[in-house]
Amino acid sequence: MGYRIAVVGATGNVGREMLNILAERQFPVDAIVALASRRSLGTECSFGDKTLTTEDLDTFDFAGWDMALFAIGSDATKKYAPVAARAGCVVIDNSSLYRYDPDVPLIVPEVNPDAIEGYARKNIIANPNCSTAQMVVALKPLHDRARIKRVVVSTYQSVSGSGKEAMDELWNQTKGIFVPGQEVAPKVYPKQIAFNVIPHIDVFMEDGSTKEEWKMVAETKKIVDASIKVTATCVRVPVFVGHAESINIETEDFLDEEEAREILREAPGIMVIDKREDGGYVTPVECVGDFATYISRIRQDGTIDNGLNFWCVSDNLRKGAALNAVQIAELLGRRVLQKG
Ligand code: 11C
Repeated sequence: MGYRIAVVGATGNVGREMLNILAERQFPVDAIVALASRRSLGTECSFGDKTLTTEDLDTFDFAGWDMALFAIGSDATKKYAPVAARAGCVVIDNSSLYRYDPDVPLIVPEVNPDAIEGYARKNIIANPNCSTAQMVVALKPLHDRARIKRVVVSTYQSVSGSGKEAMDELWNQTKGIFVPGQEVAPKVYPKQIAFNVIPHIDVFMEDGSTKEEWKMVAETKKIVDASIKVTATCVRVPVFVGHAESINIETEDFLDEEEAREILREAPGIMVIDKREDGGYVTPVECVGDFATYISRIRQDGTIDNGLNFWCVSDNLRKGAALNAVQIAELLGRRVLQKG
């Protein structure tokens, strides 16, 4: 006996990956439905070797469905997630709407699986932001060993994090640069993204940081440990899929780079590729379609007593979104619903 699963926003970047990953991981499914807004109604989506035709989210009855994986914006989530949750269907939400709600667990299964017990308060579980998810998978085992005091992170985030239109903008702008008269003006982004980098993701906050940076701070505290101080600079780069991060940590206890490498090698969800030679590290294009978060360039930070630097790369549509949501569904199934 398996689960009755709804994927909400099935035609978007993340929704499509949710369907792919449910099929790839052979999630025990008794019934699956792809839901979308009226605009995308009737669109076909792949689920393994099957084709699903999207149904209307607006009129869908969630009663009798076990879980709904939501991958739509916060505004639409606000309208539809409570409807699903009230009907007894557990919502696993990829938007930022519920992440900071104390009554909603924010879960990365490798890091804080026990938080799943809190799901029943609202029948909703939140999935973190992509840049947080890959970082906390690496921070947690190091924190358990040496207590992280402070994190300084700079991100190099791919355009798929902003959706399909942003991917088209990068593609068309890149081509347009070489064809006189076919230049493409910035639309999704405030500046040219082709052959450029933009130190601005999401809206500006009062203190001069951006919301994306704020999310990395608030979400790391909620998922790993509220005592960890995080300062972030989030940058958009002309890469289609795969976010990279340069991470510096300061720990209470000394941790040498060799031990850190061993700890990360053993940690769930992580692959360490760290050879001090040409190409002995992972770049975003190599992680596309993978489940793992890759760690490279592990080295001591000699400017402080207990400091380490490393490089962290992951498929933002997978560990950063759809894979983490499916892992939450697996965890919920294993620990709570126990049908599969
Ligand atoms: C980006 N991290 O790369 C964003 C996308 O809060 O779920 C996901 C935003 C979020 O643009």
